[in-house]
Amino acid sequence: MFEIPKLYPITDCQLSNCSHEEIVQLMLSAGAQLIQLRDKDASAKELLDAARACVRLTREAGATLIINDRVDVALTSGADGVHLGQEDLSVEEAREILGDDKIIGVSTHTLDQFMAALETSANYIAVGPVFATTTKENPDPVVGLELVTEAKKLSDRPLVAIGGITDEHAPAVIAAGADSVAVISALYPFGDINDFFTKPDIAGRVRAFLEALA
Ligand code: TZP
Ligand code: MG
Repeated sequence: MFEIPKLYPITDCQLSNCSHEEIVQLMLSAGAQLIQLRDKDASAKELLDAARACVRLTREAGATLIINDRVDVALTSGADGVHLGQEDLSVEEAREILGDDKIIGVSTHTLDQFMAALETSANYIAVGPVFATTTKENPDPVVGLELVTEAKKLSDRPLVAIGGITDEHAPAVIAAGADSVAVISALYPFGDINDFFTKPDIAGRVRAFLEALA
Protein backbone atom coordinates (compact mmCIF):
# COMPACT_ATOMS: atom_id res chain seq x y z
CA MET A 1 0.00 0.00 0.00
CA PHE A 2 1.11 3.56 -0.76
CA GLU A 3 2.65 5.08 2.42
CA ILE A 4 1.21 8.53 2.05
CA PRO A 5 2.97 11.48 3.73
CA LYS A 6 0.80 13.57 6.09
CA LEU A 7 1.24 16.70 3.98
CA TYR A 8 0.26 16.90 0.31
CA PRO A 9 0.98 20.43 -0.96
CA ILE A 10 -0.37 21.49 -4.36
CA THR A 11 1.18 24.03 -6.72
CA ASP A 12 -0.72 27.16 -7.78
CA CYS A 13 1.01 29.70 -10.03
CA GLN A 14 -1.81 32.26 -9.86
CA LEU A 15 -1.85 32.43 -6.06
CA SER A 16 1.94 32.46 -5.77
CA ASN A 17 3.27 34.52 -8.71
CA CYS A 18 5.79 31.69 -9.06
CA SER A 19 6.40 29.04 -11.71
CA HIS A 20 5.60 25.41 -10.86
CA GLU A 21 9.32 24.74 -10.84
CA GLU A 22 9.99 27.50 -8.32
CA ILE A 23 7.13 26.33 -6.12
CA VAL A 24 8.28 22.70 -6.18
CA GLN A 25 11.84 23.73 -5.37
CA LEU A 26 10.64 25.72 -2.33
CA MET A 27 8.35 22.90 -1.16
CA LEU A 28 11.18 20.37 -1.45
CA SER A 29 13.60 22.66 0.38
CA ALA A 30 11.13 22.70 3.29
CA GLY A 31 10.86 18.90 3.34
CA ALA A 32 7.71 18.11 1.34
CA GLN A 33 7.71 14.47 0.20
CA LEU A 34 4.57 14.41 -1.96
CA ILE A 35 3.60 17.25 -4.28
CA GLN A 36 0.81 17.73 -6.80
CA LEU A 37 1.26 19.86 -9.90
CA ARG A 38 -2.09 21.53 -10.61
CA ASP A 39 -2.81 24.01 -13.39
CA LYS A 40 -6.27 24.38 -14.87
CA ASP A 41 -5.16 27.13 -17.31
CA ALA A 42 -1.97 25.76 -18.83
CA SER A 43 -1.92 24.30 -22.33
CA ALA A 44 -0.89 20.66 -22.68
CA LYS A 45 2.56 21.76 -23.83
CA GLU A 46 3.00 24.21 -20.96
CA LEU A 47 1.91 21.61 -18.46
CA LEU A 48 4.23 18.99 -19.94
CA ASP A 49 7.21 21.36 -19.84
CA ALA A 50 6.44 22.24 -16.22
CA ALA A 51 5.93 18.58 -15.33
CA ARG A 52 9.27 17.55 -16.86
CA ALA A 53 11.10 20.28 -14.93
CA CYS A 54 9.36 19.34 -11.68
CA VAL A 55 9.99 15.61 -12.18
CA ARG A 56 13.73 16.35 -12.35
CA LEU A 57 13.51 18.16 -9.01
CA THR A 58 11.36 15.63 -7.17
CA ARG A 59 13.44 12.67 -8.43
CA GLU A 60 16.62 14.31 -7.23
CA ALA A 61 15.01 14.90 -3.83
CA GLY A 62 13.52 11.39 -3.62
CA ALA A 63 10.03 12.91 -3.45
CA THR A 64 6.83 12.01 -5.30
CA LEU A 65 5.18 14.16 -7.99
CA ILE A 66 1.54 13.71 -8.99
CA ILE A 67 -0.05 15.50 -11.96
CA ASN A 68 -3.58 16.85 -11.64
CA ASP A 69 -6.11 15.76 -14.29
CA ARG A 70 -3.80 14.87 -17.18
CA VAL A 71 -2.93 11.19 -17.58
CA ASP A 72 -1.09 11.94 -20.84
CA VAL A 73 1.15 14.51 -19.15
CA ALA A 74 1.78 12.20 -16.18
CA LEU A 75 2.86 9.39 -18.52
CA THR A 76 4.99 11.48 -20.87
CA SER A 77 6.76 13.47 -18.14
CA GLY A 78 7.63 10.36 -16.11
CA ALA A 79 5.77 11.69 -13.08
CA ASP A 80 4.88 9.28 -10.29
CA GLY A 81 1.16 9.41 -10.90
CA VAL A 82 -2.02 11.31 -11.58
CA HIS A 83 -4.83 12.81 -9.54
CA LEU A 84 -8.28 12.41 -11.08
CA GLY A 85 -11.55 14.20 -10.41
CA GLN A 86 -15.02 12.84 -11.00
CA GLU A 87 -15.04 14.37 -14.50
CA ASP A 88 -11.65 13.04 -15.58
CA LEU A 89 -10.77 9.60 -16.97
CA SER A 90 -11.80 6.85 -14.57
CA VAL A 91 -9.22 5.22 -12.31
CA GLU A 92 -9.29 2.03 -14.39
CA GLU A 93 -8.90 3.93 -17.66
CA ALA A 94 -5.91 5.76 -16.19
CA ARG A 95 -4.55 2.46 -14.81
CA GLU A 96 -4.67 0.93 -18.27
CA ILE A 97 -2.50 3.77 -19.56
CA LEU A 98 -0.13 4.19 -16.60
CA GLY A 99 0.26 0.60 -15.42
CA ASP A 100 0.38 -0.90 -11.95
CA ASP A 101 3.43 0.95 -10.66
CA LYS A 102 2.04 4.48 -10.90
CA ILE A 103 0.06 6.21 -8.18
CA ILE A 104 -3.53 7.08 -9.04
CA GLY A 105 -5.57 9.23 -6.69
CA VAL A 106 -9.20 10.22 -7.05
CA SER A 107 -11.31 13.00 -5.57
CA THR A 108 -14.68 12.19 -4.04
CA HIS A 109 -17.32 14.51 -2.61
CA THR A 110 -19.95 12.15 -1.15
CA LEU A 111 -19.99 8.83 0.70
CA ASP A 112 -21.39 7.15 -2.44
CA GLN A 113 -18.50 8.44 -4.54
CA PHE A 114 -16.04 7.33 -1.86
CA MET A 115 -17.53 3.81 -1.82
CA ALA A 116 -17.41 3.66 -5.61
CA ALA A 117 -13.72 4.69 -5.48
CA LEU A 118 -13.07 1.80 -3.07
CA GLU A 119 -14.10 -0.58 -5.86
CA THR A 120 -11.27 0.77 -8.05
CA SER A 121 -7.49 0.36 -7.86
CA ALA A 122 -7.00 3.95 -6.63
CA ASN A 123 -3.86 4.18 -4.48
CA TYR A 124 -5.43 6.91 -2.39
CA ILE A 125 -8.85 8.52 -2.17
CA ALA A 126 -9.43 12.20 -1.43
CA VAL A 127 -12.57 13.58 0.21
CA GLY A 128 -13.63 17.19 0.28
CA PRO A 129 -14.07 20.02 0.49
CA VAL A 130 -13.82 19.45 4.25
CA PHE A 131 -14.00 23.21 4.86
CA ALA A 132 -15.12 26.09 2.65
CA THR A 133 -12.69 26.77 -0.18
CA THR A 134 -12.25 29.70 -2.51
CA THR A 135 -9.63 27.97 -4.64
CA LYS A 136 -11.78 25.57 -6.63
CA GLU A 137 -14.19 26.85 -9.24
CA ASN A 138 -17.72 25.59 -8.52
CA PRO A 139 -16.73 23.56 -5.44
CA ASP A 140 -18.98 20.75 -4.26
CA PRO A 141 -20.83 21.33 -0.97
CA VAL A 142 -18.66 21.22 2.17
CA VAL A 143 -18.56 17.65 3.50
CA GLY A 144 -17.06 18.45 6.91
CA LEU A 145 -14.83 16.22 9.00
CA GLU A 146 -17.82 13.88 9.29
CA LEU A 147 -17.16 12.41 5.84
CA VAL A 148 -13.48 11.94 6.72
CA THR A 149 -14.42 9.94 9.81
CA GLU A 150 -17.11 7.92 7.98
CA ALA A 151 -14.71 7.14 5.12
CA LYS A 152 -11.94 6.02 7.48
CA LYS A 153 -14.32 3.57 9.17
CA LEU A 154 -14.95 1.87 5.81
CA SER A 155 -11.42 1.25 4.65
CA ASP A 156 -7.67 1.44 5.22
CA ARG A 157 -7.13 2.90 1.75
CA PRO A 158 -4.93 5.99 2.18
CA LEU A 159 -7.34 8.86 2.81
CA VAL A 160 -6.60 12.46 1.84
CA ALA A 161 -8.68 15.40 3.08
CA ILE A 162 -8.83 18.58 1.00
CA GLY A 163 -10.49 21.98 1.09
CA GLY A 164 -9.81 25.03 3.24
CA ILE A 165 -7.25 23.29 5.44
CA THR A 166 -4.84 25.53 7.38
CA ASP A 167 -1.89 24.57 9.56
CA GLU A 168 -4.14 25.30 12.55
CA HIS A 169 -6.85 22.87 11.39
CA ALA A 170 -4.54 20.22 9.98
CA PRO A 171 -3.97 18.21 13.20
CA ALA A 172 -7.76 17.99 13.76
CA VAL A 173 -8.23 16.74 10.20
CA ILE A 174 -5.68 13.97 10.80
CA ALA A 175 -7.32 13.20 14.16
CA ALA A 176 -10.67 12.87 12.36
CA GLY A 177 -9.20 10.02 10.28
CA ALA A 178 -7.32 11.52 7.33
CA ASP A 179 -3.90 10.07 6.53
CA SER A 180 -2.88 13.21 4.68
CA VAL A 181 -4.01 16.80 4.14
CA ALA A 182 -3.90 18.33 0.66
CA VAL A 183 -3.46 22.08 0.71
CA ILE A 184 -3.48 24.96 -1.74
CA SER A 185 -4.36 28.48 -0.54
CA ALA A 186 -2.87 28.22 2.96
CA LEU A 187 0.53 27.85 1.28
CA TYR A 188 0.17 31.15 -0.61
CA PRO A 189 -0.95 33.63 2.04
CA PHE A 190 -0.52 36.83 0.02
CA GLY A 191 -2.12 35.42 -3.11
CA ASP A 192 -2.81 38.48 -5.23
CA ILE A 193 -2.49 38.25 -8.97
CA ASN A 194 -2.20 42.04 -9.26
CA ASP A 195 0.97 42.21 -7.22
CA PHE A 196 3.84 40.95 -9.33
CA PHE A 197 6.47 41.63 -6.70
CA THR A 198 5.14 39.89 -3.62
CA LYS A 199 6.06 36.23 -3.34
CA PRO A 200 4.63 34.24 -0.47
CA ASP A 201 6.94 32.36 1.90
CA ILE A 202 6.02 28.96 0.50
CA ALA A 203 8.88 27.13 2.21
CA GLY A 204 7.92 28.74 5.52
CA ARG A 205 4.28 27.71 5.08
CA VAL A 206 5.25 24.10 4.24
CA ARG A 207 7.47 24.01 7.32
CA ALA A 208 4.60 25.33 9.48
CA PHE A 209 2.36 22.48 8.24
CA LEU A 210 5.08 19.86 8.73
CA GLU A 211 5.71 21.11 12.27
CA ALA A 212 1.98 21.15 13.06
CA LEU A 213 1.69 17.55 11.80
CA ALA A 214 4.89 16.21 13.37
N1 TZP B 1 -10.90 19.86 -4.29
C1 TZP B 1 -11.74 20.00 -3.27
S1 TZP B 1 -11.43 21.45 -2.43
C2 TZP B 1 -10.17 21.87 -3.48
C3 TZP B 1 -10.03 20.89 -4.44
C4 TZP B 1 -9.03 20.91 -5.52
C5 TZP B 1 -9.38 23.11 -3.33
C6 TZP B 1 -8.46 23.07 -2.16
O1 TZP B 1 -7.79 24.28 -2.04
P1 TZP B 1 -7.68 25.06 -0.66
O2 TZP B 1 -7.16 26.41 -1.11
O3 TZP B 1 -6.68 24.34 0.19
O4 TZP B 1 -9.07 25.16 -0.09
MG1 MG C 1 -9.61 16.99 -12.33
